This record gives sequence, structure tokens and C-alpha cells, in this order.
Amino acid sequence: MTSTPKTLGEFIIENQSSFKYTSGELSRLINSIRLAAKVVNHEVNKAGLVDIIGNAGDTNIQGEDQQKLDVYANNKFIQTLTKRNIVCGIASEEEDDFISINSQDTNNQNKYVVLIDPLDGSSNIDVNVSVGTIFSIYRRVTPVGTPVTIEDFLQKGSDQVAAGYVVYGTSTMLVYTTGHGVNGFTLNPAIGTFYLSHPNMTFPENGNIYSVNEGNYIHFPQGVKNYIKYCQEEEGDRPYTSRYIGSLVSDFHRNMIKGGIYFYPQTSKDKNGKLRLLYECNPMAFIAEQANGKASDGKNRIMDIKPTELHERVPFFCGSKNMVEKAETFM
Ligand code: P6P
Repeated sequence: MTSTPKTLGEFIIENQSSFKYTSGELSRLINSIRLAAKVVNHEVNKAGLVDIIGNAGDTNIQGEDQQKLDVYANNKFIQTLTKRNIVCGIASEEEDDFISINSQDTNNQNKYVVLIDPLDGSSNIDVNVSVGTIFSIYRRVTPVGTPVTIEDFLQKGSDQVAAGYVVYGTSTMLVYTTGHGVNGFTLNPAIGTFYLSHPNMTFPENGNIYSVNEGNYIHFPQGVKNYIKYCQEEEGDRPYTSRYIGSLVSDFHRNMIKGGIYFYPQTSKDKNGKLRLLYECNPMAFIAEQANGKASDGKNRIMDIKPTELHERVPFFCGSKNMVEKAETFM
């Protein structure tokens, strides 16, 4: 008789001791993200039925139209993290500046900050294509009980204590790491429970999928153009298959399971590319490396980059180790 798969809650309790800081706060933090993911999932799955699609009439700091679900997801994650009284600060793609959570209260002993892309790929929502949430967790570097500062957020990716994503796809999954490998949990929406469905996820060292927006081809540096042509040549295990959803979380998730590379390079229009270092590239890089994959800006390890601004962008190459290393030889 097959045993009931482990729930996310059971997994967190079992692995509590392996967390670097066994105060239990990180467990409570992951649990609060689990709750917010279920609530956002409910709204994402019915977006077509209620007037929650379409622009919220506002734009975020990136100058992108804020889709109503973007705003909803952003508010829900901030609300849940605040109510659980676990973090001292939050930064979000949808917020111009970071948000201090009672950190000026000298009694506030909370030591974590969270950076989120609350709904990545939201331009896909009104065409019913999968989207995702990305989160990155650090311990604050300023003294507990003092107001949180920008320094608490501008930490290298290598200092993350946890990172993960939720992919709202054909099923909803929460995939995360605390530095001890990567595990994937699938939501049973009937009972609102995440079950361990993908233990110890790893990138195949090689793959035959490349994910890039080839519409930008003429704007790419010559090295990127040469790599794309390499992917398309008839030789050995090539040509590769081109798969690009327009949702980083979904492209990343598929490539981690099947083997592949995702890249969003710099272009003549955007010298640092489009993806944000703090709440897109760093968390995905942490997951990639924990899954024996690789993540770079084409030359440097993503998690070694010292951030200087909250919303800074970097070129991003991420996925199967051998594919990323091959791509780097063209840069
Ligand atoms: P483009 C979504 O806005 C996102 O940040 C990633 O999820 C996605 O891979 C990329 O941008 C899509 O950008 O320029 O190809 O539409």
C-alpha cells in the first residue's frame, strides 16, 4: 500500500534541525509563504471569472503596467508576512522602496528580511499562461531592534538563508531550498495541502532546451547571437529545442526537470538586461546551484555580485551546468 506522501508542514518539522538557525522562525516564515501562496493561487485560478484581470491603472517602479493580480499578490504576501510578525522588512518588485515591518520597535526581535517578485510573468495572466511568485530570504545585517536599512536588502545572493518559487501552472507547486538541496511540493487544492512530490530536485548536467526571447535577436551582443546559432546547428545532440513561455518561473521549472538553459542577456536597448538581481536572479540562482545547476551574468557567478540598488538588473544565464558553461565561452 502506498504511504501518504509527506506534507510540507511535516517536511519543515523534520528538517527544522538542519536549518542554520534553529530558532523555528525560518520554519514559521516558510509556513507564512505557504499560506500566502494558497490564497494567491485561489485568485490566480479564478482570474478569468472575476474582474481582477487587466491593469490596476498604476505602474510599478519598472514602469510596467501593474496587473490587478500583481497588486493583489503583492498585498497578500506583505499582509501575511506582517501579520505573522516574523520579518523586520520586505522588498518587492511592486514597491518602490523597502517596507520596514515594526523594525523601529526596540522589542522587535525579528531577524529576517524577505524580497519578493509577487507575481512574475503577470503579462501572461490574461492569456491563461502560467505565472509564479519568487522569494528570497536573508538574515538582517543591522542590529535587531533597530530600524531596518537598505543594507539589510543589498546582500550578496550567497548570503541567502532560503529561496523559492511558487509556480501557478497545470498544478500549483512550491519549490524551495534552505541550502540543503531543493524540494518541490504540489498543492492538493481540494484540501489546501502541499505534498512532497519532487524530493531532491536536480538539474540534469546537460539538456536540449534553450529558453530566450529570440525577438530581441538583432539587439543581442554578437556572442549571444553566436550561442543561439550554436544551439540551432545540426551537430551532436543539437539542434536544441526552443521553449520560451515568457514566465521565468515556468521556464526555469521545466528546464530543471528536463535539462536546459534560460537566458535573458543584455541588449543594445537594455545594457543590463531585464531581470532584477535581488528578487528574480538571486533566488533562482540559489535554487539552481542547490540543484547542481549554474547561474551567471554570462561571466560572473550571480550570487557573488554585490548589489548596489534595490531594483538593479543583470544579464541572466541559468540552468544545466554544462549548458551555462558552454554559453559563457561565447560571451
Ligand atoms: P520578455 C516576466 O516579466 C519576466 O520578468 C520573466 O518572468 C520572463 O522570463 C521575462 O520577463 C519575459 O520578458 O521581454 O521576453 O517578454
